[in-house]
Amino acid sequence: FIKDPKTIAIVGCPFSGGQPKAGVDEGPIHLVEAGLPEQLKALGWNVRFDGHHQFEEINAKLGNDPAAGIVRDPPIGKLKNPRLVSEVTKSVAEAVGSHAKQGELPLTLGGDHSLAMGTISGTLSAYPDAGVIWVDAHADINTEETTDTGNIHGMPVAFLLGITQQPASYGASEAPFSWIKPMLTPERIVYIGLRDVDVGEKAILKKHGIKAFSMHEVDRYGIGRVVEMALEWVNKGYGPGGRPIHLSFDVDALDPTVAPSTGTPVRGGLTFREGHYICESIYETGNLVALDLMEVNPSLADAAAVKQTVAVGCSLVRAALGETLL
Ligand code: NNH
Ligand code: MN
Ligand code: MN
Ligand code: MN
Repeated sequence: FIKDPKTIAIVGCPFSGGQPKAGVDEGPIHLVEAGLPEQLKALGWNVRFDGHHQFEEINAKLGNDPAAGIVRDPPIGKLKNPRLVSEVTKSVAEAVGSHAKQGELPLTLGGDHSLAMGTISGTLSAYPDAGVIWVDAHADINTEETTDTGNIHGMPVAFLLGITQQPASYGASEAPFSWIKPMLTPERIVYIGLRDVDVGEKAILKKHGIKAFSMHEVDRYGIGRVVEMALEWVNKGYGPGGRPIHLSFDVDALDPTVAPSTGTPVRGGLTFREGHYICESIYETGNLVALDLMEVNPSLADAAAVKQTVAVGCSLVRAALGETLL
C-alpha cells in the first residue's frame, strides 16, 4: 500500500485536551528529541517531519489563549473541551488523510488518545476498508451516556463507530464531532491488552460483538496466538492479502514497570517483549498503513522513568516499522 520511496510522515500532535493531566502534549516533543526520525531513517525509511502541529488557528478561532490560561470551551453535557477536541482531531484527520492518500505512512505521535478520532478518520479516508488494531489498557469506547469522567480520550472508538450521540443542544452542522463520518464498523476493530474497562463499555463491547483480547487472553494463549487470532479476526472474509491495518498503540497498554510515564497506568500490563511482538508481527504482514503512539506523558515521573518511557516508545515504533532482532 505504501509507495516508493517508502516514506514515513511524522505527525507530531502536542495535544492534551482529551484528558485533564498536563504534560502529555510534551510527549511528541520528547519522542522526536530522543532521535526517532533519525532512527527511522536508519531503518531505510525516507522520513518527512515538518514540525509539530501547533493548532494555533484553532485556538484563535475558539477565542482561546492557552498560554494566558484563557480557554473558552465549556462542557457540552458531560463532554469536556468538546469544541477544541473536535477541531483538533478534524485537523489531524486532514493531515493524516492527505499523507495516506499520497502513499506515505503517517506516524502520529501523541498527545492523548482522543487524537485517534482524527488519525483513524484520516486513514479510512484513504483506505475505506482498513482494519484497526487498538492496543491499550482501556477500551476508549465510552459514549456520552456511559462516560464517568467526560474525558474524550476515553471515547474515540465510540465516535468512530458512530454509536455516541451528538450533543442535543447543537444544530447538526455546528455540533462538535459532526465532521466525523463514522466509517469504522465493529467487526473491523480488535483490541489487545485491555484490563481497565468501564461497566458501560463492557456492555457496548458485548452489544456490538467487538473482539477484544484482554490481558486474560494474553495470559491464556500467549501473545503469539493472540496476535494471530487478532489478525484473523480483522481479515475475516477479506481478500487473500489482508486489509490495510491501522495500529493505534496507547503506551499504557504496557505494564507500568515498562512504561511508567503515562496518565492512567494500570498494573498487570504487557511486557516489553509482548508490546514489541505485536508491533513486529503487524510489520511482518506488510499491511501496516498508519501508526499512532499515544499517551506518553513526560511530566508524570522522575527523569529516569521518563527517559525509559520515551525510549520504549521509540523502540515500539521502530519495531512496527521494520526493526528486527536478527
Ligand atoms: N475509561 C476511562 C475514561 O473513560 C479511562 C480512559 N483512559 C485512558 N484510555 N487512558 O486509554 O475516562
Ligand atoms: Mn505533515
Ligand atoms: Mn487509550
Ligand atoms: Mn489507555
